[in-house]
Amino acid sequence: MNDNLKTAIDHLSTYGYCLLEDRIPAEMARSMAERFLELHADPKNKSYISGDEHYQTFFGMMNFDDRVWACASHPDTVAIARHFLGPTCRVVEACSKPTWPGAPPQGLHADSAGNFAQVPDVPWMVNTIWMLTDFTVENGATGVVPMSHRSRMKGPPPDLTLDSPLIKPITGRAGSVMLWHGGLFHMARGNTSGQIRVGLNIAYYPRWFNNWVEGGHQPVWPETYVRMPDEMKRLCPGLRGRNRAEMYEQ
Ligand SMILES: O=C(O)CCC(=O)C(=O)O
Repeated sequence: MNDNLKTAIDHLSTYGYCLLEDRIPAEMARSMAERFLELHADPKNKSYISGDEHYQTFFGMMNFDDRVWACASHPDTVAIARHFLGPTCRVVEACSKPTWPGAPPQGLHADSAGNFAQVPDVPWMVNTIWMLTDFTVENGATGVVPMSHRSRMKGPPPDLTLDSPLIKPITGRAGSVMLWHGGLFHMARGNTSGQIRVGLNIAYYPRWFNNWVEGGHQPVWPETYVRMPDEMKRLCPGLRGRNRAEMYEQ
């Protein structure tokens, strides 16, 4: 493993997140952002989308744009995910997350932690957001509370409010990716700019985790799976199906 990756892993262990800059070409990132916004606007895709006119999550993106696979199987993000979650961890979901001008801040939260009786001291998820447009302080760059992944809390305490100076925006150029520990308190910040911010959120989980807990997650369609390169197939075993009911344990 190269020194850059070791530094990123140390940063994620200590602070709960790390930033990898320029991991896909900026033009590719921007062209994905453009395509994703078309998909958000297409009424046919309504059932895969949650959110409102300010902020949306479009689930199941591995089925909609093959370029998502290049991000999901990127050797650097996969190496970091495997370091924390073990060699057999899976890519479970890829979502498009645009935030439009005027969007208020979304809620501060940890990921997939709500069903634990007690939050474990081993990582249960490594989440990522690929910056498909530049992420700036003004346009809603993801905010994180450094070191909060060590709190062992399922969510932020009530006095950690959305205007807290503890929330740090993570900015970067299109093509960069931020990774975080699922226990880190984080959120999409408000968009006070005139531009749309587009993120591609890709989540890695160990195989022991019951992914049913995330209500919107979509399976990988069988016809998507057969077209995937071997590394992608290795990264999403057991996730094939046409709809959630076919594959998620309840
Ligand atoms: O869109 C963002 O900046 C944050 C995404 C997020 O909160 C999440 O994926 O859990």
